[in-house]
Amino acid sequence: MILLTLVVVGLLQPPPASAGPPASWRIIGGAATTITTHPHQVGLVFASASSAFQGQYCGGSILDARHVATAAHCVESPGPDGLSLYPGDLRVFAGAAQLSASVPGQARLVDVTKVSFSPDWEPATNRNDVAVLELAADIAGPGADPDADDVALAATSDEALLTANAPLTTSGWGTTSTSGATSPDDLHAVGVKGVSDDDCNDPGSYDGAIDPANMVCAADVGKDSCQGDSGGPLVSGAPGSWKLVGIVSWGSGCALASFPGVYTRVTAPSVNAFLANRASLPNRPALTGTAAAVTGTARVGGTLTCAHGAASPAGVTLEYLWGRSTPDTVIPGATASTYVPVAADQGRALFCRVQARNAGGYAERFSPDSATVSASEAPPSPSPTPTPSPDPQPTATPTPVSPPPSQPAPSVATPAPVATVVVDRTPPAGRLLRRSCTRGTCTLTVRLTDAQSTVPLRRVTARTATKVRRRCGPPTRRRTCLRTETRSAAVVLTARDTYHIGARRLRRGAAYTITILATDSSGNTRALRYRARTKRR
Ligand code: 4AZ
Repeated sequence: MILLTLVVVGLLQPPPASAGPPASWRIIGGAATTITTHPHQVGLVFASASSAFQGQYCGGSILDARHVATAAHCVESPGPDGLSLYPGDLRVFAGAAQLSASVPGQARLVDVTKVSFSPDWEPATNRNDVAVLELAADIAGPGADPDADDVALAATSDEALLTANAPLTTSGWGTTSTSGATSPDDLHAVGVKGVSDDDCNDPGSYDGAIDPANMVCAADVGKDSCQGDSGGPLVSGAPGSWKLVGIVSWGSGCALASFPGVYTRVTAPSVNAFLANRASLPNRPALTGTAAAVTGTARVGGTLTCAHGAASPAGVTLEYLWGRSTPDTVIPGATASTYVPVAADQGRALFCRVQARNAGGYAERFSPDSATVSASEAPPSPSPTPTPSPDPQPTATPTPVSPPPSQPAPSVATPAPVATVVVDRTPPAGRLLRRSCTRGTCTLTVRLTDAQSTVPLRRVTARTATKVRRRCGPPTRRRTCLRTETRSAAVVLTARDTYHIGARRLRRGAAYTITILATDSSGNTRALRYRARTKRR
């Protein structure tokens, strides 16, 4: 429930993720299109879904036969229960505009062998919302020109394609209506226009939350990308010669007059380099096994260790942070795997965070709070000679993992930190207001609030899961297994703090778990789980 994000007190707060009343919601305002027109378009599908139509939740663009560009938020919303997708968790749908297409040799569902997202992805601000998927097989299918469907990656020198009013096209299988009721089977595309960074950062618009170093805005009246289009393409040019200039990333609502769609800026050097480097990106890090925990003696002068499970793949870097709980503040300079509490920690509980990082992303865990730090156990110093410590950073932790012999606490006072760094590790809270199901749909109304913040939530997504009986052995043996089928559900902000979650085309008389992921402006994600059962008849 604790997600990182360090907010230096007084920093500019990011703006609303979804605000204001819905205006015109129609890919909003677009039209159905063909895969020939947008051959680079793919859909990301939960591996556990029974079909592409059931499981599509994001878009993507084919960069080459083995690589797809998408958004980081399509594979990662950190947090203990957040969305963290690894290669086996998703598939790529390609080769058809109809998700329900199942013509052999045409539409394909391709396995993913690597998931990599920008190590600079910031869920709190949506900065660097870019990811790459490596595929298990050539996406165009056996026998086809493996690169027939590629979209050209715009170069950093292609900035001019994004100037104000420049014509652009975005596409996807995202919702076409405010209720989320229309999740189309057909690929949709819509023409939008470039919006200048200044206009997009206007106080009446995103008010400074657009970072032109990795984001770009595009809009037109009543036209926009929307939920489910995320990760998909923003292209410049014409069919046959498209250039990928953006990746669907975020926005306040969809097609709202003052809130353009926000795209990851493919022409930005950092984004461009990440995508260009796709063939050498490592798989995203994973932290597996035991949960993070503070172990050792919570006593001034004792040694605490930030214990955690194994990190993979080989070569990840481990980074640590220690904090004091309630109010949550970072302990300056405490960045080792161990920490020796100082006098200032007495009476406080401590926590740690471990991050495993590589060029393909990061994984992180927060520990729960430690026991309250007690006073030093050392007997009163027999001699007044303090341990001479030339160390200018008395809070710095020793590297050895073995606890030092019982030593008096470092006697030097903690230097006052230059700026107080607070950690918002409190995720939003949710309350279910209403739940109703028909035979094929369930609708939840929830109130989502964020105590530590006055700004709206950064992102809210929802998915459904149900157990389905599937054949699991070889076809000759009639063995069946229970498998979990995951799908995305529509989320619509209907009033301040109030969200409608709409899940459609559900199985009759089936038990569902509906998971709502609410991420606040500091990047803390709360997973709320509700049960619902569709009517039998
Ligand atoms: C989303 O939630 C989303 N209008 C995608 C695009 C936009 C807004 C939200 C842009 O996936």
